Amino acid sequence: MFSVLSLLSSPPVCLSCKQVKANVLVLGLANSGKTTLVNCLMEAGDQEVVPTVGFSMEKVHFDRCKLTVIDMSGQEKYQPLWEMHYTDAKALVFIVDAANPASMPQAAAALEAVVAHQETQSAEPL
Ligand SMILES: Nc1nc2c(ncn2[C@@H]2O[C@H](COP(=O)(O)OP(=O)(O)O)[C@@H](O)[C@H]2O)c(=O)[nH]1
Ligand SMILES: [Mg+2]
Repeated sequence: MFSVLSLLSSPPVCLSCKQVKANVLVLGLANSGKTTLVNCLMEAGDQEVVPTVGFSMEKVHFDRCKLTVIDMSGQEKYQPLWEMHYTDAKALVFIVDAANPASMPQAAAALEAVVAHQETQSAEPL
């Protein structure tokens, strides 16, 4: 499993408290490991993961950074929902299951559709 992180724009900073708030969108095919990664960020340990329906949202705090992590379902019928979150996302993580080479063409097509979308044109792939 690996991820490609792409910053869509600089995260907004609250000048009085110097806190950074940002939405992070987690995308990828179904079963690529998105929810497992989010659980790791949440330090939720090895809890059992169940298929994500639509999306789920988690709050993650790193020091002064408050992230809202939006874990999208990768099922084909839910992929059209991804674009609804592009505008508000400051970063986008695309998860690929490196242990499943057969899924690569489909993953590549999904990622190409993401980067071709007009709302992601200002993104800088990392
Ligand atoms: N071996 C292994 N299994 C993983 C890894 N990441 C996720 N999984 C398993 O892959 C399955 C799908 O993971 P999940 O996080 O639900 O994928 P999602 O559909 O992208 O959210 C689950 O059974 C996970 O336990 C990993 O890095 N290594
Ligand atoms: Mg999931």
